[in-house]
Amino acid sequence: MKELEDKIIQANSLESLEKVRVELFGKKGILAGEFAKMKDVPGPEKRAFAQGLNENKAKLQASFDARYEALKVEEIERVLKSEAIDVSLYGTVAQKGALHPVMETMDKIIDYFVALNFSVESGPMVEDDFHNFEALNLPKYHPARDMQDTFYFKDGGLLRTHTSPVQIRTMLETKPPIRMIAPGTVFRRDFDVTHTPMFHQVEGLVVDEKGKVSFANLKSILTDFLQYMFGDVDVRFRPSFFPFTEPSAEVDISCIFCEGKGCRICSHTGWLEVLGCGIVDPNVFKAVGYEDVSGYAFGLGVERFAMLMHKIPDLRSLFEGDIRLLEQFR
Ligand code: 2U9
Repeated sequence: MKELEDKIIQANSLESLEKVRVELFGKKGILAGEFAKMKDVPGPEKRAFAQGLNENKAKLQASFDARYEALKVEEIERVLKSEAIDVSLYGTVAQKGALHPVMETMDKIIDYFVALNFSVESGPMVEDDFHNFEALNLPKYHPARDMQDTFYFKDGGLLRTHTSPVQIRTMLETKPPIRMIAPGTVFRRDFDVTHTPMFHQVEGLVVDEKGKVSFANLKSILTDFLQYMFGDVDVRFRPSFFPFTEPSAEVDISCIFCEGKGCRICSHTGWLEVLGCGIVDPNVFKAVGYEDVSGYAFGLGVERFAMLMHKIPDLRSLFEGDIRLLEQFR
């Protein structure tokens, strides 16, 4: 009996205790063997023999249960210890993405014009001579068509140098009135501190019956737009020239770095150039078959807007894909 009890107490794991259980209490175990001896015990002694066996069995069962409980607690403690989490340790922070500042700026520009009921149009990046140049009053031998400035394909196709072909396509497909913007990627053979061969523009076009659209309308909408983008800035319109508009103007805002006092960034003028615009040249309407209409148009470079809004000093940093720049715009 003592021997059997020792077997239970000496089991030092749940696995070895299970072996002991089978050895003692199993169908072919030691106790079963003892009970089997009943048949050889003489009749009058059977009762006392059975009683003794049952008492021993109960004692062994109690020892077994106690040992099982103790080992189970040890096991749970071991697991808890090995799986313990130190909640005071630093966590691993998931890296969150964000819109690129150029796209975020583009979205902000689009939001302004969508609120004024402009439609948002798009078109192909690979264009042809007619939509990119001819229809925009840039005739053959115009300097802007130079191989120096435009990426041409062998078949005469080209990468659009502005989003203006989208306006041409829209006018060819629909009747006036038109109130649209064309945001998109454009390409020019230009690469230096202030130019990249791929950049983004948003251009706008409004066309209505002759006399309904004026330079005054253009001035007021662009002034409001620039104050929405840059806050409380002064806006001025300077006469300029574009082949597709007449008259034309370039638009400046008071320098947001020095508040117009003059600094290195505004070349000590107090002004920053941000837009081009004008009244659509009649030759453009002729090219798309529009009659008795007038319209205004404007164009801007999104990278330049993003740089000014976020005070990013170098254009190239927008295209280097350096995570340290992008992380600042999360
Ligand atoms: C049509 C008629 C007229 C779009 C215009 C500008 C003036 C302009 C530049 C701004 C900076 C290009 O990205 S940039 O280098 N754009 O100054 N764009 S008017 O005029 C149009 C367009 C389409 C049918």
